[in-house]
Amino acid sequence: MKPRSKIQAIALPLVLWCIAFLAGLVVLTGGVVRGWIESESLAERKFVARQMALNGIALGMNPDVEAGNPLLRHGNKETEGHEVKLTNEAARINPNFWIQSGNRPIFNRLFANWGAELSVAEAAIDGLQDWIDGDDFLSLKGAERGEYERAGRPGYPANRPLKHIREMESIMNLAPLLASKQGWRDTFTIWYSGKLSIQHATQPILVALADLTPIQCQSLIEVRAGLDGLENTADDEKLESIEAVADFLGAGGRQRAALLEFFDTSGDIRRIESRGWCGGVSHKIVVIAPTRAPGQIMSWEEQ
Ligand SMILES: [Ca+2]
Ligand SMILES: [Ca+2]
Repeated sequence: MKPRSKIQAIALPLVLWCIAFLAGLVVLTGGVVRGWIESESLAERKFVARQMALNGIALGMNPDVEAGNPLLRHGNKETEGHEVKLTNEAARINPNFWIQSGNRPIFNRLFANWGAELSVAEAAIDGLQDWIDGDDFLSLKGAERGEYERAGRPGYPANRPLKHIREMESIMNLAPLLASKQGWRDTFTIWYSGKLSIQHATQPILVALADLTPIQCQSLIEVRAGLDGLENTADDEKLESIEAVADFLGAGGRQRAALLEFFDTSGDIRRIESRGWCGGVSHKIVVIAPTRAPGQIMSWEEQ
């Protein structure tokens, strides 16, 4: 009888240990499986959010779909859907174009409007100039190879036109100024070369570059929008000349000169920003495409 009770004495803890081990295994397996399901579900939501954003891009690239079209907003952030913003790239400043045109005042006015001291603005423009021009001649407050090397950044500046607006964050003397201005990227483009379109220019740009008053900006934007009160729709009033715009606004002297220097009536490149959602996950696609050449794409970026 003694050996039997000894076996029983060993068997009970063994059984309990097995139960505990199996219970732990079930909990562990459950956690792993839940993780798999969640990651699968996240991947699926990301996929659907991108599909939603792609739907928005397809709509935005259709020249018959204009700003204000109800199709540009579909569904909601909590479940799934997309939202598309249509703006115009010709309303932005191309640093390559203006530096290569030898025009510093456009940057002076912009940076002054951002609140920069003249010396800070001059250094930023010199930095931009030296980054873009192909030579190694140092501008007064700029930075060429030697300055970047001393700063521990050999191989810079690029000595060529910007390939992406993000590059501006790498430019000595310009970078700190950009860091102080939230949303600075919305001011610039590399996809449209030329004077800014008066048809599409935004109020902050009109104020910064031509010193227009809020009332003048409002009058211009109302006229541009046409009867439906929406910009970038078929009934928009087509502005024929800068002189006519200046006359309409009663702009003389410095305002008129600035309008003529920085703006014209051409330029029309659609910027399509589409955000898709699915179950709390979002995906953004930005496409730049010529408005009058459907199907052509100049830039495609996903975030
Ligand atoms: Ca240079
Ligand atoms: Ca309109």
